[in-house]
Amino acid sequence: MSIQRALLSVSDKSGLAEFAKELHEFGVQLLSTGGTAKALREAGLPVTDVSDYTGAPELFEGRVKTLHPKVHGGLLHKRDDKEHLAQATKHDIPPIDLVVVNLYPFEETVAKEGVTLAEAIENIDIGGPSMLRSAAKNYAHVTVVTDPGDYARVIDEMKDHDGNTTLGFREELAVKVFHRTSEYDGAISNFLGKCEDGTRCTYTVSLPLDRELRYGDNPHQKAALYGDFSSCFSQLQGKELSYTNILDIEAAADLILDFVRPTIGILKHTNPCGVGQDDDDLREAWKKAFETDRQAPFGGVIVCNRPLTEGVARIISEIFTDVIIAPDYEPEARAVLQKKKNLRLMKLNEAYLSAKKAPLLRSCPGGLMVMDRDHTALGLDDLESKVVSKRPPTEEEMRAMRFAWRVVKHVKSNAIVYARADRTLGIGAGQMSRVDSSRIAVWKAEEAGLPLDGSVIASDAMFPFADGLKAAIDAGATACIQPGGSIRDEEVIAAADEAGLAMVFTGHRHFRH
Ligand code: 93A
Repeated sequence: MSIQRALLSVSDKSGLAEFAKELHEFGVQLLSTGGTAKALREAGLPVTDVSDYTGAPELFEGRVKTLHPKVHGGLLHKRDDKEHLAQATKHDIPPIDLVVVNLYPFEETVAKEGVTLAEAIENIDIGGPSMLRSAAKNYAHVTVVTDPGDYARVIDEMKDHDGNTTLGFREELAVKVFHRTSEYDGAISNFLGKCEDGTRCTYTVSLPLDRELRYGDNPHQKAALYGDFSSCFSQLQGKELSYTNILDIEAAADLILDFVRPTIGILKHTNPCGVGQDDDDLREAWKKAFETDRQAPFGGVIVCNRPLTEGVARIISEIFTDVIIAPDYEPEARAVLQKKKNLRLMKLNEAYLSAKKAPLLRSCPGGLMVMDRDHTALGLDDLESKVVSKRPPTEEEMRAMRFAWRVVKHVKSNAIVYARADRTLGIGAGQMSRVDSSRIAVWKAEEAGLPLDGSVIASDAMFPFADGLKAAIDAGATACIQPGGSIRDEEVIAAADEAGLAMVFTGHRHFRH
């Protein structure tokens, strides 16, 4: 049977008139609620008001418009069940074959600054989700559309199937509806269910499947990606993204967003292995980053906060890289990199900046942990007032400390970074003891042939003892940036003063676990 009767009730009226016109040309009867009916009439289409159809007026300022047995019975009865058909006839409930509904804009309303509870509550749609759910439950017989992006597909289906849709398509649309209604209810419960201090009493997330991933950390671990990663990062070329690529891309983007000057970072397993800056020539920034570690970048991730130039593309294409991320690419750079078929080229989109505002979620046994992101390198304001050593840092040391502090924030704890004002020299990441991270950082700098004389050292958390700082002094560091706060701070400061090292305490730590 072709679609005979449709009920349209939408808040977002985009694409509505065109769609309804096509339905009308198929001979479909159009039923509609107040504002939607008005829009359709203005488009010159014949419409029956739901209130005329049911014989019940819209009540209570529109709170009750479609909540009627003639609507829900028309959506829910089985078309192939004798009893259902007999009851439908007896109570004069003709079938409604197509429902087109999108909901009161609850999410947009509560996102507005200064929204009142009354406004939020008025925007809780009751009739809309009810119709969507009735229709989706009966997808065996009923087509249900909630996304204006699907209008054209419905028309295509009807054209191909004598005015009807296929079961597979209806099933897909029904799943989309249940996702949408759970997302909608989640937004309501997240808003209303806030505890006094603003935390949520429940945490509801509902995300659509983006894609199956080939596997997780290892080939025997199944994995999938949910949500809207693709709006944050567009893939311009290269092999399919892997689970670990996605982790690396996030780490790389977060690192680069902490820098304003033209910067290039190289990462491996979510840790930076080199970061370089240069105001005039990105190739120089690359060189400084790469010199920190010439081995680790093999198969790594490169990130840049400026459109990637042809010059950098040429140098990069000489080494094996898994992923490059940049806000854009010069056309010539694209042409150079296109030759590397497997290389994944990612464009960092503005959308990531809003996505980054959402808290970080991590599964834990039996649930989720929710944490604010570690947005900005803290403690850098008015750094001059945070000097704890006798000797104040030189201007050059100040600049190097600011740079090193921004990098160390992105290194897994325990994290140690040796740096100059525009480059890393040695990075020690993820060791169980801070002294070991320091040793590794020094050893890496030696391996790279980068002298540490006159360098600064940044530590993501306090030095608990003086030994770590003494080792840095022996290695050649002349300044140190660290949070402070150890019960042995005095000893640590004394060690600094004895060696004439300049030290600042940021008062904030940047663990990354
Ligand atoms: O207030 S409601 O929850 N009560 C209803 O019975 C009802 N039926 C449809 N809201 C209801 N709707 C919603 O009205 C739809 O979900 C749609 O978002 C909106 C369309 O209203 P109008 O056609 O008057 O612009």
